[in-house]
Amino acid sequence: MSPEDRESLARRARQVLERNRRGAWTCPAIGFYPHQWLWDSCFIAIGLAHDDPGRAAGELRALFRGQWANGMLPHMIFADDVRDVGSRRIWQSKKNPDAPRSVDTSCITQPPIIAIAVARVARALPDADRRALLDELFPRLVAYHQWLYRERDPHGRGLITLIHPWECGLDTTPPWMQQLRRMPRPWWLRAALRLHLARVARFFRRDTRFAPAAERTSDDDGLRMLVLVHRAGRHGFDLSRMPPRGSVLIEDLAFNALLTAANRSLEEIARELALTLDPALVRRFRATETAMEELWDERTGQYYSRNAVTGRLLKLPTVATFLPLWAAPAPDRVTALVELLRDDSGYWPRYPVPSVPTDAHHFEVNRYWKGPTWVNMNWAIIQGLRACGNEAIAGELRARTLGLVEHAGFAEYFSALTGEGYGAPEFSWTAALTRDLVAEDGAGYAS
Ligand code: 2M8
Repeated sequence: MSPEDRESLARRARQVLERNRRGAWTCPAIGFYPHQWLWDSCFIAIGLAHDDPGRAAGELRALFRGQWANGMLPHMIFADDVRDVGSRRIWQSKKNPDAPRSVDTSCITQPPIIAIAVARVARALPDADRRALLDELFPRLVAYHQWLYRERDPHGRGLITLIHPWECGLDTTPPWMQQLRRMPRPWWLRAALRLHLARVARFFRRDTRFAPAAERTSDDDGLRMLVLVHRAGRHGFDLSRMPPRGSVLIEDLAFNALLTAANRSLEEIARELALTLDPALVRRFRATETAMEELWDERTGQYYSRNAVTGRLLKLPTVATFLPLWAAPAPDRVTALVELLRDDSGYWPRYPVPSVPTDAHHFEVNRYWKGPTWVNMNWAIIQGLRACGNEAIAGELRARTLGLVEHAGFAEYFSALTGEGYGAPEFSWTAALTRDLVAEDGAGYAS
């Protein structure tokens, strides 16, 4: 790609982020996603850091408006001025005494990459602003990581348990949907599914007003996810109160792999501030790194999520298998993953890396998280490849990803076979991470 092409891509990415701006924070996409989402804003801040580090810092500060008194960072903070029937009412966050009073939030979290974003944004700020940001956010980040370990790994096994697929960010990813299909269902849900009444749920959804239903979460999956919110709500969204039967509890691969990278960023921030992290917390960080290996399956040569109740690996291959590259696994694992990425496994079609390998029976070319390529996944794999010293393949995936966006624009996700864009046409994390990838050295702040 020529320097002019790169500059044009960066300029267009900035325009998308400007259009999606909502004051101090940025929504993922106008219409489709009008609220603030946790990991979206982290990706957005990483991109904004190149051109406007002050705005990037504001984006991250805005996420802490939603922090609960127990340390939890919610996956959504609802915009005051947006009326929508379906979403904020299902959470009713203010019924929980730990939830903030000034904003409505969801009651679950999302991939915990915020320490990574804070460390990167801080690097782009002038000294005094960097220090101010880190001083302000460090204790709040520690509170979040403590919440994760205290509430979601109560037995100290090393892996965080998720209580809803929305927490993993890859919402309808096949292993989660398979487990949702197996959960005991109330009679009315059985009847609704049998009579194909789930379509009624579409009335409460925003997304199918803007994009063809075939590209979005299916009605049945959508209804099961709503049932799960309702059930978790009956137990205060508190893992310790949730009965194993009737819940779907998963040690999610993507979430835990990203957490290992975020833990390291938090340690880096502590060093920069010359502060000591609680040694008990640091031991939990190391335990997560070790426990990642329990998610490896030798026979198929891939990582998987695990059912937290039965201890069974959920052996449906997905893009998440590559995220442990960021957790710095042993060299033989790295070799196996790099081979898997580049051989004929279905993970390297014309527009890699698909959310589900193209040769899997559960691959769906245009369905949300069940096949298409997502820029945030590619970006995370590139970071992982770099962390393991695989610059050449990281560079190739970076070039392919930028080529895809040049070809189809800043879509939410893309066909891995044709490159066609799906979902929201001007999606913030596609723009922000494109901006990051365009930067000459990938991680540095060129401008
Ligand atoms: C999607 O998730 C939301 C629910 O959280 C939805 O389907 O409405 C996912 O792609 C998620 O990862 C993302 O953060 C969110 C907003 O972009 O949309």
